[in-house]
Amino acid sequence: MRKTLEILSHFKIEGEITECGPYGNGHINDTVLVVSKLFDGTMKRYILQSVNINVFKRPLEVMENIQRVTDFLRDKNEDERATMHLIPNKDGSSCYIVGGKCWRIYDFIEDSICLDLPETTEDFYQAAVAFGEFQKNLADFPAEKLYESIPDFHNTPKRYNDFIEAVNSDVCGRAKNVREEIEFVKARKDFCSVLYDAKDRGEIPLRVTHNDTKMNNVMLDGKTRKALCVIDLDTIMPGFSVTDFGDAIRFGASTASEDEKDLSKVSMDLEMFDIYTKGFLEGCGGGLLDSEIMLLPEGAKMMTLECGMRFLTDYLNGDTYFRVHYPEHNLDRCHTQFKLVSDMEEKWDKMKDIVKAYCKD
Ligand code: ADP
Ligand code: GN1
Ligand code: MG
Repeated sequence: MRKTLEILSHFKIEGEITECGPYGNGHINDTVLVVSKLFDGTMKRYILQSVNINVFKRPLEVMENIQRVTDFLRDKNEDERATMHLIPNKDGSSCYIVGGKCWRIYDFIEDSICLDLPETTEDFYQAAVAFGEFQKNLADFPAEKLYESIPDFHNTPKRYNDFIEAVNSDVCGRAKNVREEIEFVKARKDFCSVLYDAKDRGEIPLRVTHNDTKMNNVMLDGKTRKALCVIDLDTIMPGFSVTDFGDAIRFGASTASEDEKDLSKVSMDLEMFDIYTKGFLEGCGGGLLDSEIMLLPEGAKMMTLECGMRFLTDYLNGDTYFRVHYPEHNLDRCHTQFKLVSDMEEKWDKMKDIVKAYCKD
């Protein structure tokens, strides 16, 4: 607590801090909930985060991206809670750097809920609207002003090469435990370049995208349960609309959590796929091309395969990237993703039929 108070003392926080403790289920940053008592006796909450500098090598660039994007979005929505709000450091900057860590504080978004899995189809629809609108609202944001916070973040062919390198180096001697999983990825090598090939053919443009569209990166209004605010803005970069769609499907249209051990519980729910397609396209305000809409299933399968491959790579590398809570955590996560990929392959024609129905022509 003393160390946290020292960090907090550098920010323009109101009142007197009464509580702070770990918060949320993110895999990357350290998140702390801070409670402060104001002079009139009411309580105010903040989210304090240390940006993971193993993942974000240039945290100041990440902060600059977030500051620019939130300033831009705030002008487009009158509801204060609809946009993340950074509390400035007393020196006027957006973070405080100490001991190799980069700290930042946001206002806590009150009267809201954050779900690890949607509880109803309507929750998922609302998340879809939120991420679609997010993309629409950033359509006229000057993309050239954004830093690439993680280069090649959703460059799946590059992720494939990193995976092969991890298999070949096998630094922890774990490759022998995962022969089947390695073969699963290798059999899908050609698929990895499908979206980049479509980009080269001009079918999917680069847009300003979120790139980490998990259900727990969106807040719903606590009373109405309507879309409220997109959070976790570290990976906003130019990207493909279909990967924002796809990452949300991989996480939220799954019938089980990302680290479920009982794979018989894991499948991709077609009704959820349909409802998310509807919400996302509505949120985008008709802004997606038919060629993008037709590639939404590829986006879903790509993000699921890529994520499974990243979990497997991290397992092979000794769990250095994602936060793990037990030794084989990354492997369990990898298994759910590969089960989802297989399930999508079985449901492929139905996924294509669903998106086709939303095309304009
Ligand atoms: P990570 O990159 O580790 O996923 P996030 O920025 O997503 O970190 O934060 C982790 C969790 O903390 C979120 O899933 C959400 O539950 C909560 N959270 C983050 N920011 C806020 C906020 N401003 N208000 C309320 N809750 C928040
Ligand atoms: C990480 O930060 P978080 O938990 O929202 C990761 C995503 C993965 C996700 C898998 C910066 O997201 O890319 O899809 O875990 N974020 C980063 O759950 O690597
Ligand atoms: Mg998150």
